[in-house]
Amino acid sequence: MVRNTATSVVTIDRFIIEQEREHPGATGALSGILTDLALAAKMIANKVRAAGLADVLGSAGQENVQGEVQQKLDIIANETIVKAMDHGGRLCCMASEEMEEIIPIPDKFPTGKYVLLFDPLDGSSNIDVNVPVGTIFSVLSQRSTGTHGTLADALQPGSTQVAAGYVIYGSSTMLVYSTGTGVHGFTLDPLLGEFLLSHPNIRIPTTGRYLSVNDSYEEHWAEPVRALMRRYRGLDGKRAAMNVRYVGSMVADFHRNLLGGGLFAYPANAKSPGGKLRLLYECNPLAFICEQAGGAAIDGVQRVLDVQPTELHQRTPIYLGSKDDVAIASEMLGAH
Ligand code: AHM
Ligand code: MG
Repeated sequence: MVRNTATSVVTIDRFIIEQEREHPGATGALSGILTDLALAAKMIANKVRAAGLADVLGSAGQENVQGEVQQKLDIIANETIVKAMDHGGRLCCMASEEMEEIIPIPDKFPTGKYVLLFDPLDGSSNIDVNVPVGTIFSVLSQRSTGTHGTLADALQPGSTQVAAGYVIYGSSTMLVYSTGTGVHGFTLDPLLGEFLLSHPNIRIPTTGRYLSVNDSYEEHWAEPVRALMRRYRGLDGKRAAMNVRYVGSMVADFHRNLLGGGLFAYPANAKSPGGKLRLLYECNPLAFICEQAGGAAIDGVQRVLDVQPTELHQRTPIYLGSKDDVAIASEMLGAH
């Protein structure tokens, strides 16, 4: 008797199609966006993997052996996503952390009813020292009625996101996303060149082991923030001490805490009173993923996903992670 020893391999394409089948009214446009993003992620992963070779292959401003002009990786990542996404007929506009204004869909291409917001290479200042970096994305439905989207289409609260996700270029490349029905993670098989389902239905532990915060800003924090951090470190005797882990790459810090439990914080400080991280490209998508996994996210005053954005590049403080740990922040900071 021949025994079937093959395991069931679920590629990201298959998973996306199977999820689409659960929504009989779906047009396939959202699935197409996710598939195109997965391709862009693979292209960026290739570039990130070779980052250390940049000097070997040609210095900035010169052509490398492939005849390409060397560019900063975050610019390359930005262009890769724009070019992968602008022609599919599914988007009415895009916006990127790397670009000042809304990115229109060129007139030669059809448009669609979705908006894509993204941070092409978050944590890119870490590239030179081989620390994980990431891509973060958020998908919204168009609100305006014209063929091309407007600024108002991008300025929607995070609670209206129809999909969000991130890619982490770490010891392996992973894509993690949610369309509002749980959070699912895929690991890039470098030999197959395919993202394979490796982490179905991710749930963040309700209380966490890790605290991720840059405490070199401590002297610039308000006293309630300092007291909160003392609580997390177990210094006021009211909570077991958390372990401090800070990569300085939000995707990497968030990803570790999502799987292991914990809290990522980037509080407002006297030097950056509005916080540092971007609401639309970083905080909303990761807050959406976190809530979908059973966690929470606040800005110190309210739920991140309830904030009505007023500017494309708006910044916000954030406390993001395990539900019980975010609840402590809500209580000690007086958030509602
Ligand atoms: P970037 O978008 O310019 O890369 O900045 C965002 C990054 C996050 O990945 C990270 O959490 C944060 O900046 C680190 O900032 P700091 O060095 O102030 O702790
Ligand atoms: Mg960023």
